[in-house]
Amino acid sequence: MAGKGKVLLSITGFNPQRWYELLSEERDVVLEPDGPADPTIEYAVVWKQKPGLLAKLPNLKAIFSIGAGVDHIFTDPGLPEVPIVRVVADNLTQYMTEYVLWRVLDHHRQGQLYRAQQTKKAWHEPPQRPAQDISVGIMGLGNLGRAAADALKTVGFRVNGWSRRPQEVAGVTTFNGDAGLVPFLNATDILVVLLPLTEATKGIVNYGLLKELRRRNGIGGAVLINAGRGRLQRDADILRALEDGTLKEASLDVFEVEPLPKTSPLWNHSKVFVTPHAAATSDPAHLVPPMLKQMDAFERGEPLDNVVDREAGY
Ligand code: NDP
Ligand code: OXD
Repeated sequence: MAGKGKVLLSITGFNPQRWYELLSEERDVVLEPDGPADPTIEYAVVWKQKPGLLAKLPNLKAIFSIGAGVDHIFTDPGLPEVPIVRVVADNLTQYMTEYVLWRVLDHHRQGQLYRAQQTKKAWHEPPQRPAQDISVGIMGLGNLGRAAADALKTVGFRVNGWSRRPQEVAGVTTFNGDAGLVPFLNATDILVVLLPLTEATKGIVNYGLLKELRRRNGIGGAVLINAGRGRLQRDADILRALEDGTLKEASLDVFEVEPLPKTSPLWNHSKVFVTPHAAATSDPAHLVPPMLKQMDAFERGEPLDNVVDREAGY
């Protein structure tokens, strides 16, 4: 470990043990020191680090998020001006693609209806429509959005995508920016949200936006799937949209407050499918080796990959 920068591991909300063990195979690792500044720490590997903790490290060279999203890092008011690296990994992308396919197919094939019928032992076959009749719109055409789009196209869905800047994705009708948002929504039956949480995207999934979705498809209404971040959406607006038919159903993996409070009406809503921010888990066995490789490369003078654009916030 001689000559290799020390790593601080600061993880809130789940067990850091496996991350600690794997990082320790190649580097000295400390868990959240609460003492004075430690000049030997050069890297921080974090999920919702304690505010102010990183500001105390005089020789910090880079911050590694253990997730694809970095909004949890930016909540720290004393964030040092060092590069922030986020996760881009096949394993995480695969999990998210599976989640999106699972939820889109379940809504498309009327899973909610069949589950309700089964509880009543009802034998009834509703009309069917092929995937080609349905447009899935993906908000966020980044690493995760593009992979999900590819998988959905393979099944036969028509796919639209919305991003901040113009993007070209084969077989996907793309829209971008404020001007592209309403046309994108007007052409979308099932909305999949895979955006990062930034100043520009906070609260974007609100009642007004849901109203713009298309509602003339074979599945009998518009559907929302959010696996981006909870604070992109307004939980109350989703409930309102479900009550008045603006939305037919929703699959929500993320919520304004997590864990979702036991008192939330979303838990028991017959039209809502809830998962506990589990769409794509960060598996240390897959994510630590590339992190360690990046640290080694950085120490050889090579640039870091997947560095966050601080101005854009993702
Ligand atoms: P990327 O940074 O690769 O892609 C982000 C996409 O969002 C880009 O297409 C970007 O546009 C677009 N975008 C950002 N801001 C705006 C805006 N203001 N208006 C329109 N489009 C915008 O991110 P990933 O695909 O890797 O991840 C997306 C998010 O998924 C993460 O930030 C995280 O919040 C969430 N996530 C959730 C998980 C879960 O388990 N629920 C697991 C992993 C990630 P452009 O192409 O122009 O840059
Ligand atoms: C992530 C997440 O950002 O798991 O990777 O939410």
